[in-house]
Amino acid sequence: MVRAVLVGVLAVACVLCASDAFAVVCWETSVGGNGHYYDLIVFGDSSGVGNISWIYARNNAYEQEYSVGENTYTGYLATITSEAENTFILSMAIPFNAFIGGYQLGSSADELDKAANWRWVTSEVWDYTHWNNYTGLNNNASPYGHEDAAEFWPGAGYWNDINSQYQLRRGYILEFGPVAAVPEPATMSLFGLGLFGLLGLKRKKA
Ligand SMILES: [Ca+2]
Ligand SMILES: [Ca+2]
Repeated sequence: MVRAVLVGVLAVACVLCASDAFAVVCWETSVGGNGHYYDLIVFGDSSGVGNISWIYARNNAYEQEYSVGENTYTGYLATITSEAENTFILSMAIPFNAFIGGYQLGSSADELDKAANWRWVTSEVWDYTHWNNYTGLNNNASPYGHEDAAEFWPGAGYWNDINSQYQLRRGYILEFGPVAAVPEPATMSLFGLGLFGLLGLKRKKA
């Protein structure tokens, strides 16, 4: 991968004021990476003003595009599917806890089972995890209700589960790569209704 040919421009199309102080970085295949591109998108300031929710971050990521040569990639919340990828993202030296693309699908009963039904926004296999406690599980402990989304903690590269609907974090880690970034159905009740409506519409047309 020749970095000199990168002419990508991050298209930040959003209502809030995201800043893009971080440069897009490539996890080069020459060092064992996947060739994907990563960035940090920042909305909130250091006092938390302007913070966003995981759901907002997920939707905002899908609005991002990055062009390299003749390829244009659609963004998605970063999916961390190996220890090597986790280590690479840790090397980005992200300065705050930032959303990533893991979320918990299912009923509240499932969400009470802390380890159950986690997914990546890209539908990549949920296999590798790096939760923050030594039992290997997330803790689902929040004053905001169930913790049904994932964030990355930069200190040691651990993950934490966090509520998806409140504006709790300054920004998110964005990934671009040749992975189909398709919003999953029925992820959270808030969006499940709209999606079921869409499915109904499709059925009528067929
Ligand atoms: Ca990934
Ligand atoms: Ca937690």
